[in-house]
Amino acid sequence: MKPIIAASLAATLAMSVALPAHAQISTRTITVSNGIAEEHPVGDGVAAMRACYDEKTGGAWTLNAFWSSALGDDLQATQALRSGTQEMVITSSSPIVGIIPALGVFDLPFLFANEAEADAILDGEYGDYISGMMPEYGLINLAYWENGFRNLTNSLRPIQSLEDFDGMRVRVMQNNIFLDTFQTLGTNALPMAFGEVFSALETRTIDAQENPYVTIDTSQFFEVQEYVSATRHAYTPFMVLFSRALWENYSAEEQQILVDCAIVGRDVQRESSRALSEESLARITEAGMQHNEVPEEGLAEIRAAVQGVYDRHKDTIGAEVVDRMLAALEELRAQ
Ligand code: KDG
Repeated sequence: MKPIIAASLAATLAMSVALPAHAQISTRTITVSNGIAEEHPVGDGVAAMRACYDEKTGGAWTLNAFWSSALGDDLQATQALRSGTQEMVITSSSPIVGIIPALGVFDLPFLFANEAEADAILDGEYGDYISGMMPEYGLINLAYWENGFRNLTNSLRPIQSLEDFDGMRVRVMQNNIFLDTFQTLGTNALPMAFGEVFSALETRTIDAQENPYVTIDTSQFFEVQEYVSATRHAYTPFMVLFSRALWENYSAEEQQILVDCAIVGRDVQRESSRALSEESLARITEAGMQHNEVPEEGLAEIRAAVQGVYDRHKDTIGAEVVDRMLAALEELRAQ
């Protein structure tokens, strides 16, 4: 089933290249939602995607963006795409693993070593392999953007070693792999939608959360957290998902514009995310957060502690999905 869908998607896109100039571009209004504030680098990506639409459709398309979970959290927005009531969502892969178990591969702890590896995997054959699964869930993945490497913030103590996690009430995304990872580290892990995190930290319902520096900054977590430790324990991609039901009402040329402009947005968003990361770290420390690198010995202990998460979730994610990821990383690292 999957190869046929992937092939039909590829054929559709290929056809668009050959279409005559008079191919159909209709007047359209596209709604896109995200869980973070517009000040996050995702805002730069959306602005670039909007400018790309203007250029390629001569202003026939309007892109309306909704921020900070205004149209519901990632899971709710993704379900709206599947039911054909919303065009687009930019969501982390993690909160929708309950719908698409294979996406759990990206939540395996310490999977990617750096952004270059993440880009090579996501924009290469492996990323296409995962995107090829989306149509069967009623979704089209237009591109992978960057949420980024995740670091732990908390109100109790710096994380220097495994024992520093003990008993900490850590919010995690609604995802069994993150839940297992942080339970294995000795925390009291609490799954929670992103939109609820700030108030839970503010009321001390939870002690900690984990996100990239740009999210800690643009979501003002520095106002309610004291410590930020550079754990880099996972790299989360964003997926620019489109409703398959609505996609099928677009001409092949319009579908190509959606893909091309999502890629234009991707390059701008990633560049902005990486440029802002150091600025965000400076801003959150200036705001009073204490930042620490995790000592090598402590990090080695933490990585060893969570290695078992891979085997425990391999069947749920899909053995082929995990094996192909590890093979792709091995090949990349051998280059
Ligand atoms: O829509 C944005 C969310 O997908 C993103 O912020 C998820 O990193 C995330 C979190 O911690 O929930």
